[in-house]
Amino acid sequence: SYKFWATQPVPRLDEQSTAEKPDGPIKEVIRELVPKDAAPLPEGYEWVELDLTSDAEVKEVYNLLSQHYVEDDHAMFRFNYSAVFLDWALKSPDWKKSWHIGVRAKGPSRLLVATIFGIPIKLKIRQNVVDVVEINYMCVHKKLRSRRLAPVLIKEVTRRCNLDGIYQAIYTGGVVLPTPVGSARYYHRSLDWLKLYEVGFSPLPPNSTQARMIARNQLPPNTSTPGWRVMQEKDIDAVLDLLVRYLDRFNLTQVFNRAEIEHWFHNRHKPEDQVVLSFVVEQDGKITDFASFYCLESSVIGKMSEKHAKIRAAYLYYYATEQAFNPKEKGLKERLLQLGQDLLIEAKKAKFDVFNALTLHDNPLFLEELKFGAGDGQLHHYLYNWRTKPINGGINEKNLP
Ligand code: YNC
Ligand code: MG
Repeated sequence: SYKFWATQPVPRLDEQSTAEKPDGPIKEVIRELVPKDAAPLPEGYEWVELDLTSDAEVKEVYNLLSQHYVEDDHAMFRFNYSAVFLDWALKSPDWKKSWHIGVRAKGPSRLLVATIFGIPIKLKIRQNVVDVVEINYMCVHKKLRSRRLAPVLIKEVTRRCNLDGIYQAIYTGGVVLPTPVGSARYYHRSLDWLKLYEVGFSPLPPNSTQARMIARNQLPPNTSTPGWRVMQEKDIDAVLDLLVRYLDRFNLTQVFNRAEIEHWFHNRHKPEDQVVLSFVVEQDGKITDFASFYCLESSVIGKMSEKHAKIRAAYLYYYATEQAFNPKEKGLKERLLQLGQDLLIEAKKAKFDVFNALTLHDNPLFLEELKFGAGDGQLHHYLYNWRTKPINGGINEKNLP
């Protein structure tokens, strides 16, 4: 029924078939009419801006999310975004404190019970480039669920963004809402099959054995792409140039600037705190390829948690290759298989248990051959206050002539 979402500038679920309208805002926002004050919260709670320059406040966000954020459908695993990860994800270039929103209990505990966060990004949606807010980490404490607090959080972040002249948003979620612009499926590649089996993540297929599954998921000990190495600070401009051209082939993509390449891909953390691992291929002094993954643990919360408390997952992040500009499409697939294999080897060396990827961008070209298997999770992509036709097959529709 979507009582809240029916009031919002998003396409209705049954709208696909209606007459074609041009791409653009669904509703014009009149700046003068944007409320100057936040909507009231239930008695006993108050709005706060979180100060993520304070390690103590980052830790409070970590504590809320580690207990109350996204779980799988069977409540076996819960994302465990680390404090360094949150610091990285929420303090990207031009971040604004007023888009880091919390709800606290009044009174001495001041307990943080809900959050919603936005960061500013530039998004290319087909022929338009739009300044939007990317919304993430909406979370309500389990004891306050189903009290219509989520719509209040969403309206408040919308109000604050509108006051800053931002009227569009992008967000993702596992739940179906009006209306995905695209949908992707999670795929998983076992790196430590036995551990994944022991925590109940990977099944033992009928007609197979543990020994066979372990052997099937073996990887060579070392990478094999000539010129493959860790990305360094001196590579930032080359990666910017390559990645921007590569992503321009797609109909829905972030448009990165130099500061963002540095922030999102260049490691500034101590090795044990690394959130993103980025690699380049240098051939004859030229950067021809780029590939990255980020680190996100999940807590094992079900009854299988006795032996292992955490799953260390690597998530395929951005990548790019000059091979995409070679007219032979087959060359692209071969190159991506090569780069993907080396990423898996790097993740294995760094002691990850599983490598996850979505069926978007060029990923479907290599997932099956690299022994990724389809998971049961979906990730839907949503745009707020922007009309555009659905982008085919998730967000991997190519922007080719
Ligand atoms: C969700 N994930 O449908 P209707 S993803 C959006 N995204 O509204 P209540 C959601 N809406 O159906 P609860 C949603 N989940 O009546 C539920 N809803 O129209 C809608 N889980 O509210 C739902 N984090 O407060 C319904 O539900 C209404 O107490 C019900 O709270 C929901 O961060 C939630 O999965 C998700 O913490 C906070 O369950 C809670 O259950 C929770 O009664 C675990 O809410 C953690 C979790 C969500 C992760 C994410 C992206 C969020 C995007 C929000 C939309 C942003 C729009 C753009 C704003 C800026 C615009 C500009 C400019
Ligand atoms: Mg609620």
